[in-house]
Amino acid sequence: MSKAVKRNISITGPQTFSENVEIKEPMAYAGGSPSVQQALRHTFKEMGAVKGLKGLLKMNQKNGFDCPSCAWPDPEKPKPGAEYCENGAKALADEATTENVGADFFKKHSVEELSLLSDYELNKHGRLTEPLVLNVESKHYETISWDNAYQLIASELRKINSPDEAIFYTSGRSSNEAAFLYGMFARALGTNNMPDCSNMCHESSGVALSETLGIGKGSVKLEDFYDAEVVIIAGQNPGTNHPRMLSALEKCKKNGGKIISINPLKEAGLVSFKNPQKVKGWLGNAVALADIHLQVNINQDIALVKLLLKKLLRLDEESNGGVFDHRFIEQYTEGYQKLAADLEQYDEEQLLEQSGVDESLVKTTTALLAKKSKIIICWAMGLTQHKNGVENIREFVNLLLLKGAIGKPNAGTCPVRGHSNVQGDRSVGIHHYVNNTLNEKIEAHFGFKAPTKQGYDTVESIHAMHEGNAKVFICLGGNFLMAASDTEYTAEAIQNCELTVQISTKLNRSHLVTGKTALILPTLGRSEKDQQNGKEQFITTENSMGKVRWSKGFLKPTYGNLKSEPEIIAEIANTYFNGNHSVPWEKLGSDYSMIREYIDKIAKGFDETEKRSKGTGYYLPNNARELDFSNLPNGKAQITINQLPEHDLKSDELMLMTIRSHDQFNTTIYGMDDRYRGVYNERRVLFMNEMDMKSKGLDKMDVVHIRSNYDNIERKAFNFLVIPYDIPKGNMAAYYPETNVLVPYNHFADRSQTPISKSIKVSIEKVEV
Ligand SMILES: Nc1nc2c(c(=O)[nH]1)N[C@H]1C(S)=C(S)[C@@H](COP(=O)(O)OP(=O)(O)OC[C@H]3O[C@@H](n4cnc5c(=O)[nH]c(N)nc54)[C@H](O)[C@@H]3O)O[C@H]1N2
Ligand SMILES: Nc1nc2c(c(=O)[nH]1)N[C@H]1C(S)=C(S)[C@@H](COP(=O)(O)OP(=O)(O)OC[C@H]3O[C@@H](n4cnc5c(=O)[nH]c(N)nc54)[C@H](O)[C@@H]3O)O[C@H]1N2
Ligand SMILES: [Mo]
Repeated sequence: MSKAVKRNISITGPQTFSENVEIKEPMAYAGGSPSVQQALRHTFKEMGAVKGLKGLLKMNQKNGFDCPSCAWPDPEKPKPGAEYCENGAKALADEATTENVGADFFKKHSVEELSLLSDYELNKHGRLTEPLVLNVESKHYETISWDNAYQLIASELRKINSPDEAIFYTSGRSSNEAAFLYGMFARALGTNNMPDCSNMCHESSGVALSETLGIGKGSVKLEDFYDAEVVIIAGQNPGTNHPRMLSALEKCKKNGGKIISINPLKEAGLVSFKNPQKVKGWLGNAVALADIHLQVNINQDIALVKLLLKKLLRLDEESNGGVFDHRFIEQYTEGYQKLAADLEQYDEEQLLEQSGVDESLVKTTTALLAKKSKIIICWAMGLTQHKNGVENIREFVNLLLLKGAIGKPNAGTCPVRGHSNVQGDRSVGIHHYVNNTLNEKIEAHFGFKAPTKQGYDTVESIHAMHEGNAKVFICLGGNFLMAASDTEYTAEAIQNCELTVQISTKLNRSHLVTGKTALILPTLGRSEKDQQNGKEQFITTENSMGKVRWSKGFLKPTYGNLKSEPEIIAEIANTYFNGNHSVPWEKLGSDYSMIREYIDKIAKGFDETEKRSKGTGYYLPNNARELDFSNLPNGKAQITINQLPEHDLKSDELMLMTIRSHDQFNTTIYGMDDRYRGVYNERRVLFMNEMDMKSKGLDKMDVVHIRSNYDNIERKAFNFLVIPYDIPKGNMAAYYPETNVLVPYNHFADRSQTPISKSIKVSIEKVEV
């Protein structure tokens, strides 16, 4: 037996700031010519001008590829050559960079040495180019052949005592085809241990929407935005994270719609917009977006919505039912009387104070909502990542149901998804819970019995690995270590595994903090051509509004020895089963149309005799859109009672939300600036209210450590520069993933188990420098 080496790995990388930090005024608009400049700068620098331009012209076009950044949908008629945004361009540049790392690089640099680099520096090293192994007795990755890599995985999977000692994580960039094969392999092995990034993301939305409307997805289509009367945007920063959404909002405004933003921050993209897709947008004035900005306290959205509901209820009574849609309530919902009775116990003054919102703005909002019924509510992580994340969303759904704003044009729910195919992955079977219908179809079409025991989600996976109950951890994309909460605890968990496998495009910290043995399997990105058996393949993705499209790469993969995700997964499965299994793994890995046929039959439930999906360009069924609530109690949409959040802050504690800068995609750091918030060359910054700074004796640019204490365990994040910012008193913001060391892994949303990344109770400690 070879001897395991003790590797001295830095879990977080450097926790220091640079000397070059520059703080300017936050911007008052998003987009405009700086966006165009940045888009071109990133693509040209990473890819070269010719390839870069070619890529941007193909992005989100009908015959092109789906942008690998966010999940915002494409219009029915994409603007020729201009259906991309600044951050889509950055995502393309990041994937298609000409920088790359191979075996020589890893021979020169040990994992210990690399772990001292920042996440930004690691990513900058470029694309992974060949399969690599970190042997148990080594501190350096070395080349391994694809076949030997598959054999290594198969042999470790054969050693485990039960299939439940294996865990299969999925990040949301994978195609439907890859995700489907991956989920089927986990089940064929015998486990439902399929944590995925949605556990940390929109799981609360899925749970809340399933409970209230009978479907875990949103109900609107892109076109619904254009003639909506009111669009509410709560806990979402579209200017940075879903920039193409601003074009839809611009259209809505032009048609007379009103926009209400609910956010502790006045994000530039919610204030106003210069459409970078139009020449007018480069040169002219910005279009104002939010008509009303409700600057709510962190995690006090329930207090705010309750206040609005209470005021609307009173207006409704005074006007003999002129505010709520009573016909709709009667026909399609249950729980109205209970809600009305429950609202009585709340005191308006108290709700107002708790929400932190200006009273006159609450009045304006109430007056607006009273008159309108074509209402869309959009949200993202600002609502989902709290202990009461599920309740937050249910409370907003109450508002829509009372206004009859579901299942009709220009109205409904819009959870704005994160990763470009996170919703598709779920639709094709990436979930840790058991779906009996799916299992029956697997047996009918694939000829094996899928496991019937619920698997681990993200939180449970971390715990299982930490306790030594899981031995093999396979990741289809993502950067689990940095994405998950409680970085140090999660690192210990991962390091307990016998084997960790990363199927990835770019170098990240999850390649350095590993199991005893580790594999890197480099894969094609979405922008690259995928040939199997001499035939060009395409893949499919599902956007945030439930529409499936196809995506075909255009770049010739220039780096070493890459394989496609479906091929890699099929080969792992085929090797594990020794080519002897009821599923034709090998054939599936080289013919994606065959995978799509099985997706239709098994995951989508399209019958043999029914019209087939043809794999692309169609909407999936959506019962909320059709006002069919037959899968809910008494066949009705559920109006729910939700409690106010209790924070119990100690006297020295403040509430911290962990958010994204403009120059990152989740754990991938594209650059060190956050242009819209006026921060340059630094990420270790803490946005604070000036009164809080004063009461803590802090000046601008003072250095602090941030501390959290849950269950008497102290967690610490070091060296942040304090920046005065327009944020309500008692609230603070800092960037993720640097602050994940503060989030206790065992504190999460009730029922969805989404970590509390947006409401962490912390104290700060001034550092004398
Ligand atoms: N360029 C880029 N695009 C991305 C991503 C990226 O990292 N970069 N990530 C993708 C992914 S996976 C996701 S999930 C989405 C994330 O998209 P967002 O959810 O927009 O991302 P966050 O930066 O987490 O921003 C959360 C917003 O919620 C607000 N907020 C925080 N707490 C509260 C609260 O208690 N109440 C209210 N009302 N607001 C609150 C914050 O001020 C912030 O504006 O974006 C996707 N798109
Ligand atoms: N504190 C805090 N924590 C959070 C959040 C927060 O707001 N605050 N947000 C949470 C959310 S919403 C999410 S979605 C998660 C994100 O969690 P993940 O999805 O796990 O993380 P990413 O940073 O998106 O993963 C980036 C890596 O994916 C790989 N990759 C990129 N493209 C491809 C591809 O096409 N194929 C393959 N195989 N690999 C690819 C690259 O190697 C890259 O380094 O983080 C969560 N964590
Ligand atoms: Mo996400």
